[in-house]
Amino acid sequence: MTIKDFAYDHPDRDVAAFKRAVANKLIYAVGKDPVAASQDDWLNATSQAVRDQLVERWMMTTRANYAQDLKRVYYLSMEFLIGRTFTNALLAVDLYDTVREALADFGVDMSALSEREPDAALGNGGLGRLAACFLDSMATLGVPGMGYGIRYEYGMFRQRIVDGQQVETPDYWLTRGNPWEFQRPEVNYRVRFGGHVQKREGKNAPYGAADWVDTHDVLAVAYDTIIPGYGTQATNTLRLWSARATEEIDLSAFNRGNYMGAVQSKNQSENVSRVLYPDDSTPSGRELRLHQEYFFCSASVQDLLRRYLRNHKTFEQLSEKVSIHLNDTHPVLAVPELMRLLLDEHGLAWDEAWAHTQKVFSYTNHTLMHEALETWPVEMLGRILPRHLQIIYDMNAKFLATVTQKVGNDVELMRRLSLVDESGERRVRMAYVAVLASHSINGVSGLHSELMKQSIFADFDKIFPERFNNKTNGVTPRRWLAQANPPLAGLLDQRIGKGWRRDLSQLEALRPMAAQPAFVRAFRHAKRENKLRLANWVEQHLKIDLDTDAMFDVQVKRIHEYKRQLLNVLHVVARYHRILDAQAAGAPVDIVPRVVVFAGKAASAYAMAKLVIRLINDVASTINADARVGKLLKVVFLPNYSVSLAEIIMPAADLSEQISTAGTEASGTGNMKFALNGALTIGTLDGANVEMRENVGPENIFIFGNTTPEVADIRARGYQPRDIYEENAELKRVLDAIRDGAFSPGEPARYQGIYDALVNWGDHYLLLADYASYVAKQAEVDALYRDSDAWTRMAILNVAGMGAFSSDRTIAQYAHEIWNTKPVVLG
Ligand code: 26V
Repeated sequence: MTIKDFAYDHPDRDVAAFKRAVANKLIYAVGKDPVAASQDDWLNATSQAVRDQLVERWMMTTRANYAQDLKRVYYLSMEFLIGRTFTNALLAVDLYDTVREALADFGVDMSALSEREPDAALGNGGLGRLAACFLDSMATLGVPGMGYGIRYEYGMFRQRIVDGQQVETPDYWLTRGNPWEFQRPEVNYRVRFGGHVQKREGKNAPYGAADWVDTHDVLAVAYDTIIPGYGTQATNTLRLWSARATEEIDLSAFNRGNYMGAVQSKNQSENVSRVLYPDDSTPSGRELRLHQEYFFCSASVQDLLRRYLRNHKTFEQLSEKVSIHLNDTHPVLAVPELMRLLLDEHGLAWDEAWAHTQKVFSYTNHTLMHEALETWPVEMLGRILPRHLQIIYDMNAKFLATVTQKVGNDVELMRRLSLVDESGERRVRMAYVAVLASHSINGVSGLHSELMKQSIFADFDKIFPERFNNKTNGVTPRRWLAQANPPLAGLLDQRIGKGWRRDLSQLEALRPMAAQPAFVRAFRHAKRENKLRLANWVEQHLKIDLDTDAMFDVQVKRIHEYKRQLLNVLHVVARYHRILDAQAAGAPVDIVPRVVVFAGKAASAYAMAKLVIRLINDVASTINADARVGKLLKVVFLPNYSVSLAEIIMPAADLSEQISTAGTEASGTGNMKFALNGALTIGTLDGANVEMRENVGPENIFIFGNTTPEVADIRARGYQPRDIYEENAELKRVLDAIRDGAFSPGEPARYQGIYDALVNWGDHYLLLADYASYVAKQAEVDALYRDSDAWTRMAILNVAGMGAFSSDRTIAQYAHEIWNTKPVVLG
């Protein structure tokens, strides 16, 4: 039978057909009488009807990929921070207006429905959101690819602010089911843990095959989500693994009457995919994290090998047909897993297996922060994955032997290059395993890629210089402009056409329009609508009234010392003091009104980050309640920052704060989203800010602070923050106020620790060293904001310069320069 002989109800695209489709889903799939259906039932039924529109293209793309025997990219990531899918899917199939009309005929408001969809928050921050933007771009460019990850039952924790403090609650996002996924119970793999290894005798010893026995096993079950491309029939798949026990219950325990014990081991097995790790470096639960990493790597590698072997009898062509990309080191266990399968299951010799492995893998590094660089204790690896530890040892021995052959026996160099850190408790350096096994290693901005070669991988860069390269991050214009910002998207469509969605470089055409008063007015009008939308959100959720004429000055991202939310707070308090001083002197207050917006989550074990959240909230309540301040300054902390909240915040910002210490932020992607939505950036020469300056022109961005070499120099010379504190009267007053309880009168010593960190304990991230420069730059920002036309012209030039920061550009570079993949051709 061919597909043509197969009769089914092809889903039509007109309003009447869609109404029928939704009605059918509501009645037959959701099982609800329309007169009793809730909003959630309507959302569920509509989502299923929209999903139907994706299925044909999905099957067509899959068939074409097989028929053309194309090379596939497998993007392995512990995190995919997708957010909502409903509106995204509607825009992808170009049915937004049709579906809105269809629902309106039922008396259902589509925008109210879409806001009921829970975010798929299967990620922490930048790394996970980048993976989601990449899936969108791979599908849009027709790159045959597949994302592999974990189907966490609990995503990123929900943040509530109670008495100014962060309180975490679990994010059970599957309560009402997930209409976007297809469960594939028949696609399942056994993943083994523990046990021990018996070497097989043979001609390849000591690098030969082995048997791994007496393991305890968990099943990985596949769940597939369709990833639609935009403006193309091409789609891809995100395959997430869920853990199932190999046996439902322990019958012997059950028969002994031990009912609890009988289900205990089932629960333990299924815990593997229960919860996303919130980026913190606490040792508790580290073993579970190792289980998670191996669990999804093993299932993914087994799955992709099975797919390859459907069309191929030998492994000869593996690297021509398969590319495995490691999103940071979290999936590095895929390396020894592929080696294990080739050696132990398929009988390849070490050298052949290793040659394939090195050609297949590539790796992206996303951070230079020491505490985020993964290492696993040898003891733990040996206990949970004994065969993999052996393989890593063998890789290490072979590698160090070849280095010795080349450069002689340099013990110090060997110690530094070894995959095993022998100082203190022996630990495996996962980033080194990734570098050794990959033909390409990239950083995520020009600056970061250079620093990566100079710092953590300096020795490897000397040995394998050809492996290191840069791929500057990007963001998908579909979600971050078309979907998030209808007013601006509509204006662009009118003036430069709709092509920017698939070719963001077309934004260049805006450049001359910055000089057209009518366009400037229209652009400002769009910004105003977006500010109103955010102000409504704040009014509804926080009961704070915002003045949309005030500058919306926004910093949203994970709360971390290196990102320096605290530097922003110091400036806020300084402005507060200036307002109070002028009032006290009876002088008119000559200051640009600002609404300073913060949002972001702190890792649950990160005490200093939580204290910063509390300080922001205390400063906000003090200032917002001070009648002397009025409309001149408002501070708001928006709880539970998420992808869907970011879609409201980014378009509403006038000023984007990207103020990390130079040399610490690998790239940043929020910086790009803000500028794309017409915010001006105040920032350091860090991460991708450097390239944003090149693209928008140095006259259109507010750059301040010490550069990366200057930061190194200050530290080398013996940084003395106390001297700066003593010499800068405004800064001293700010810090003293925080220390003395001006914002925590009920507990005056609450922020002593923050003061000490900056003044007495070395100010590791150089806030005080950058303070004067930051405040001076903020004065320039104020001056420009007073000239509303000049401000808007600059904002337009920022949008015009953002073409390079589409994730389509990034993915095209990965495809050409790393993966060597060709797009699928659809008939
Ligand atoms: C580390 C850990 C440690 C164990 C628990 C879970 C966990 C999760 C994440 C991480 C590392 C996060 C690294 C990261 O998110 N880097 C960010 O990557 C963005 C995309 O490349 C980039 O724009 C940001 O600058 C960079 O901080």
